[in-house]
Amino acid sequence: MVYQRSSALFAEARKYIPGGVNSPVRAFKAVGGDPIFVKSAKGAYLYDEDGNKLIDYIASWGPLILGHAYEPVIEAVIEKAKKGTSFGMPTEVETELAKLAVNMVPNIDKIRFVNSGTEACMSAVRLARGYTGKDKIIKFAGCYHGHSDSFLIQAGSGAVTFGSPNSPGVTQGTAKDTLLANYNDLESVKELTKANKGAIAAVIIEPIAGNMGCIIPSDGFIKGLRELCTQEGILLIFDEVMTGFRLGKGGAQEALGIDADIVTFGKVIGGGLPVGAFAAKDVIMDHLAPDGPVYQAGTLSGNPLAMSAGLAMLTELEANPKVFKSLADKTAYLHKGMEEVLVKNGVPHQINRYGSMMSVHFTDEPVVDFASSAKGNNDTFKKYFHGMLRGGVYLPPSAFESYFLNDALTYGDLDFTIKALDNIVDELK
Ligand code: KE4
Repeated sequence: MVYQRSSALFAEARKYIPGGVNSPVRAFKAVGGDPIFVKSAKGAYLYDEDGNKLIDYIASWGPLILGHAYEPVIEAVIEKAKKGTSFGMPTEVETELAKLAVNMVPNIDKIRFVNSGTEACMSAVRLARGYTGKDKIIKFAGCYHGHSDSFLIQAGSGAVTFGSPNSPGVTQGTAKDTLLANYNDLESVKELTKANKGAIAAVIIEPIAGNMGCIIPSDGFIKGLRELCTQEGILLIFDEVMTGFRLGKGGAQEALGIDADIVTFGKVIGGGLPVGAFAAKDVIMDHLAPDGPVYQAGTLSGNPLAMSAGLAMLTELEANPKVFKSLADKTAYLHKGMEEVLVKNGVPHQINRYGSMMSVHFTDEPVVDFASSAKGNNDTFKKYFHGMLRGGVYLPPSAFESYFLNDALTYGDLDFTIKALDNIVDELK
């Protein structure tokens, strides 16, 4: 694989964009080397600026669950664009997407659209604070809810990669209202609720975590969290930016059979265009401006292009729910094939998988939280990442990320991926 044009484009980008990227994880800091610049994509394949074809396992970090440039989404956006791109006025398509989302997701009456997962989670926390009249929130080490100040406390994803769990610029005043618990450790939450009686507005959690790699909740953890929040009068926020419309029509609430008080969305709900959202029952959502006192706004929130992409995407998923099982089966197949190669070659590893999310960790200890995820051997991970890239497979460029499979992947692509691992496994020993 040759990457001359990507490297040249990266050098040029660095002159005008901080770090040459508009989101840090893209810069390959965790794995070294220059990032790959993509020219186009279709289905399960990326075509980079040097003419290389790559099998894609990030799907733009989740949104492109049906593959790149999915015809119905593209058509919807083109048709809508011909009628104008944004008006700053209400449009029918916003209601169409809202109605569909509310019908697909359990336990929500209304949904507000924003432009990113960060905005969705930030707004959900403000709503929880406004609704309860309390200031503090609990988040979990390694979970990532976007880059709003309240969340950049032992955050996951890129924030971990940069070893700056508490980003400069986040004031002590803000940080004091964010309490930190450990994933899969209900006791750590109970201790915080005891020490901050009556002061906690919400617990926010990734119900299946994807920003420490993929971390699955242990039996009873989320249920215990639900019971504790109910007992303490604390709102439970499911950050479903990754899991929403990926695990199934009803996301993690449906998969786990547990009701959250507020749910946030992103990624798939926008079909590849910038959409975030947060949703809850009327009793909570009616606290939002303009009907209620909790302020939240956005110039491009609900813009017709993004709404039409999201509507086309969710319409497809609603009409073909078999895709979720197809994706889960493909992910299980990939897991099994990669596992066999790593076991046969004696490479210490853990593979975590839930639905169409999975991650590979080079450690012999089960990966169940941020601390155990951080024990993965990053040198081995770098060799793995670059070896697979040389073999034509594009994986997340960080061990603190999840794979996001798309349903355009064929079993031939999965076999190709497993073979690519077999070709480089000696480097991992
Ligand atoms: P955005 O603001 O990036 O749309 O969403 C923030 C967010 C919130 N909640 C969860 C569970 C998320 O995973 C994310 C964003 N995910 C990362 C991938 N780990 C986005 C990739 C990036 O930062 O470039």
